[in-house]
Amino acid sequence: MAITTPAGTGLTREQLLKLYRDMLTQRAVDTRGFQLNRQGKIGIAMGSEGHEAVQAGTGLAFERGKDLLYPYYRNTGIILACGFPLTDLFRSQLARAKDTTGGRSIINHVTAKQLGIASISSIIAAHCTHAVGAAWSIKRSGATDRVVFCQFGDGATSQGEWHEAMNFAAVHTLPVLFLCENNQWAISTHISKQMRVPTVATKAAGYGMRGVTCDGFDPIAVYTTVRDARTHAAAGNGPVLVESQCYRFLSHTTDDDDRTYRTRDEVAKNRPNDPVPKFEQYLLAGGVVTEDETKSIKREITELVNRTTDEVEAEPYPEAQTLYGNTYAGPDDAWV
Ligand SMILES: Cc1ncc(C[n+]2csc(CCOP(=O)(O)OP(=O)(O)O)c2C)c(N)n1
Ligand SMILES: [Mg+2]
Repeated sequence: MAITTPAGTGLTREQLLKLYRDMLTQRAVDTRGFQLNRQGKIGIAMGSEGHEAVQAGTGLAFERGKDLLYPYYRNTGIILACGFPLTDLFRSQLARAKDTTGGRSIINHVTAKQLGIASISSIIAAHCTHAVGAAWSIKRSGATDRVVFCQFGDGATSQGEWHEAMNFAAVHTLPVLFLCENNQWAISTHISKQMRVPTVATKAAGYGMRGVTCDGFDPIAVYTTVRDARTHAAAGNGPVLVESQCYRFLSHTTDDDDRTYRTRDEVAKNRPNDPVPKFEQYLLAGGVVTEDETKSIKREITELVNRTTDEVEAEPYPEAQTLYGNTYAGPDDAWV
């Protein structure tokens, strides 16, 4: 079944339900992270409430087996949408030994080479040059229809490395998408203190690159925009900067108190744009799902998240003697 979307594009029911499930899963996982933090079980959690449409829409445009993803720390939704196992995500959150980094990285800093998902760096914008390097390698290999997805926030666009990555990618016509999740804040720094141009996408012109803005609260708008950008880049026309305008409803992390730098009024004003209930309403109004179906999908996701949390909590932490593993050449213990 295909329904007519606001962008005039037909998506199958299966695709619409994937968007819906991915958004619900992202929210459930991040909510669980906050709960585990408050229970004293994990040191820090990073919410992505408000980013669900951006990440589900981008995940749907990502072509598994061909494309590469360079995510950042707020990307629980997109990595799951691209096939990263939920169990491994909880192993990262709970720092268990079987985590993809051995339980030794900050949460959500996972890696999955087999899925084309690169390791996450905490250094803002550092991965943008890595993504461009990967795109350069794809171009040099002569491969076609392969694109690198590089995710980052609005704050990252003030970093020198971001500008170098943009410029190099444009000069060399590389198959890379610069995908900005503009949530208006970089911890306590508002976007008005980051830039004088009206949108992040405007910056693309300075590099001779295509730049587009889309409604980051609408997963279909994000999907069609990223899909079209992908087609452009995959056809050898060079990189595209896509800005998805969204909002960060929660504090930056559980270590941050957003009441110190923004009003409750501001947050409340953005709440009606919450992409999760909005998309659910859209699907109900279009007859894509019934009330009963939404209830059973939510129950299923809650049960999955509960079960996975319990299973991973029962797993062991890494052994103490592995502390220096992958840090120094030679023996794992630097003091030996
Ligand atoms: C090079 C560097 N400078 C500063 C920091 C500290 N820091 C961590 S997250 C962050 C804000 C980034 O904001 P943005 O790029 O908008 O992403 P968001 O968290 O809003 O999704 C900062 C400044 C860092 N990790 N790396
Ligand atoms: Mg931001």
